[in-house]
Amino acid sequence: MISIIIPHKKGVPYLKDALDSIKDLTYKDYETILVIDHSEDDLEEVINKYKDIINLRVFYLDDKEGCASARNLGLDEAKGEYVFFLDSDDYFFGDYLGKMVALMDDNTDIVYSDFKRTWFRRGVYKESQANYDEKKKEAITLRKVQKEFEFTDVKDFMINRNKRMETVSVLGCLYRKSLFIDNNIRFDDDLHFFIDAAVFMKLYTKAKGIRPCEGTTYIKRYHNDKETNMAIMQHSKIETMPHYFKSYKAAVDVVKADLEKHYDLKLHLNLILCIFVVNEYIRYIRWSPDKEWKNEYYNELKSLMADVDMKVLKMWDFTPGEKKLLKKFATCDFKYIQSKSKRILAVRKIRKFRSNRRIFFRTVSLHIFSKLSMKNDWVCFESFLGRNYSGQPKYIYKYMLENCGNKYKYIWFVDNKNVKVTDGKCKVVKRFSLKYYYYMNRSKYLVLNMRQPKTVPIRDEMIICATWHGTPLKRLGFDMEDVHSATANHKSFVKTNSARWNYMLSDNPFSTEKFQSAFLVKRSQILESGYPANDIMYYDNKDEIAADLREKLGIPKDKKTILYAPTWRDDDYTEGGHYNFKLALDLDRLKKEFGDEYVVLLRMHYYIIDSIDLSSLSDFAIDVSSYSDISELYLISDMIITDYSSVFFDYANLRRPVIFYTYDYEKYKDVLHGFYLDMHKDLPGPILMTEDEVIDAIRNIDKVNEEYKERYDEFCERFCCLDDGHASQRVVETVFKD
Ligand code: C2G
Repeated sequence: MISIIIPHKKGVPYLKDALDSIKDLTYKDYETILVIDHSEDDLEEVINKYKDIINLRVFYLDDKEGCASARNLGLDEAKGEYVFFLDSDDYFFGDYLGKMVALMDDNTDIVYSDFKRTWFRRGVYKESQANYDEKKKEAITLRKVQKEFEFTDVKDFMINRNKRMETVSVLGCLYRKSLFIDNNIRFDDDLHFFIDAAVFMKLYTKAKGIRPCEGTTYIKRYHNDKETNMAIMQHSKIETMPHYFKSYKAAVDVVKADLEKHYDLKLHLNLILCIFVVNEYIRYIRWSPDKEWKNEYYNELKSLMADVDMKVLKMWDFTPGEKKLLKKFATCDFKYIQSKSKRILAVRKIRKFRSNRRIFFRTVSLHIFSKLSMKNDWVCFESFLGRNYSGQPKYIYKYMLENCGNKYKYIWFVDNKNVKVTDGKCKVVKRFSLKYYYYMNRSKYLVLNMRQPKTVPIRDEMIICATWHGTPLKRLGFDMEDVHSATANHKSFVKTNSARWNYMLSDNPFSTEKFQSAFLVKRSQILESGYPANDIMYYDNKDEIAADLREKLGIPKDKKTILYAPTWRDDDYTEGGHYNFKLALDLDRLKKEFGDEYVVLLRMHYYIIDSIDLSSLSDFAIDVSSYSDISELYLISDMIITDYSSVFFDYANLRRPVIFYTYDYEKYKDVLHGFYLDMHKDLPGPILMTEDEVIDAIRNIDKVNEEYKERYDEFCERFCCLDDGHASQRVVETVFKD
């Protein structure tokens, strides 16, 4: 039998993924030991749900705390011949443990699986994404290539999995329990971080045999909610430093017990320490030495470095400066090491200047541009990260052109030269160019509809009007359990980013409420103005604008139009903040059904990079994804089909039919995002799961209108109540009141 030991501190949704992994095992000869480490989670429901299905026993830590104590208690209680440690935020797939246990024999004490990292939930995880995460992480932390690393037996295992102290881990391995009992191996209760290193070295050095298990992967999950559920590795280095040293020392002591046999392991640990020193420690040492902890840690580190075999310098691509520092560490005084560290960091910065212009611009910005006087009449605009000339910024700008005359100088930030600012006279500046930093520093106002970038310094005096880009149906920011598609510090970023907004626009009281919980903005930051981009739907000349656009797009006069505007999927991620989208509508079929009456306008979300080949359907379907302003597209659309995008909140101002094609509703609702509203009760149109239903609804659109009339009225009263064609005016009069 396998005893699966799970320590749990925080995060019910994570735990559910872990328990689901066990539930899905075909191999059933196991027990699950859940050790609760002073958790504040309400776990009753989860425990009741899984109790009988996964042979679960629950234990609580009393006096002690921490993952080490929890695992020790689990070991004490384990009845199985084998033990497996599963962290409550990790998971695996398929018959993972069944495959591993099948490889255990008289000569094997440890079977290990592949090991991957991701910040995706189990339902969203895809191999390609994990590889992407992995690659990205490697690029950041292990940019160098390990050279001439001669390990005798399980070289790949050691190198691939144990690159840093936090990855010298007991996870992803099935152990014969007698290894622990016979050798009296336990986790050190005093350690709260890096608890695995010494235990792993003991297990590894005592094991009779160790074998890989092909086709199995342990999935270690990152947290990206540092604010409310901090992962162990997200704690500050200052907090974890003493644990690092103690853990490292204990691990080295294990291998030193039989140094002749395990010299390669000692070298490996030495190398890990040296990499830590040049990657992390010099950042702390660079500051003044007067704080007690620095001297204390410095002396500790000095003694650890005295034991390092300098052969390791050849095993890694250290720079000459780093090599010199590592060689001198054990013998030189603090002052020398500090000045050397400063020099190394300065050289790195200069190198970064060369390879990354943005870092150079940022430095110029901090040291030069930020000292220049601020221009009270300069206003910067940016829409959808500079990818469009559209949204609330466009309509605020247009209003200012007409009503503020030459009082202001206007600057538009664009992502590429295809983005054309077609109105008025303004300066067009490429995002992240040197000029961009210049204008960001000198302009008093910034009007944008997404977040301001975290790497661009923003002066305290700047007034930021964050217009945002839609009433939320799907959950946002802090209202999401986890943001799958974002980096580890995403929620912290959201918090500091939105705290900086002087004004955040809201289109209705519903958004006002949700934005406060999603972005942690205060009520006083929110301007319930309605959306400037919706003003166009109340323009007197809106029919003329529509007629011009129809002609420009080549839509025949006798045809009606359907705008298909779906949103993006968190789990269809490619690189660089872009997503893919697979069209779930058969356009040939739609053409056969409606080709005589309608033209379909396909509008992909601005995150989507896939372009859809419509060449064979040119007289029926038009790709309008690159058309900047979706508000103008609303004007020419006789109905809209969407899924979970917020487009319908805006479109509803026109009171034209809305159809929801939600073929992946369950996944989107439960796994990917979750919703603020009950789609089946609150929305102004039918929720359809199949193409047949969509076709049927289009065919009977008058009937659909009739059926949803009452609900449409209620919807508009709730969500379009502030839009009246004057939102831009309200915003300008408030934000630019001085
Ligand atoms: N959009 C677009 N084309 C699409 C989808 C969206 O031009 N096919 C634009 C619309 O202006 C829409 C905005 O992007 O209002 C936001 O799109 P969403 O699909 O709602 O997605 P997201 O960018 O994640 O915004 O609170 C706002 C949203 O809920 C979050």
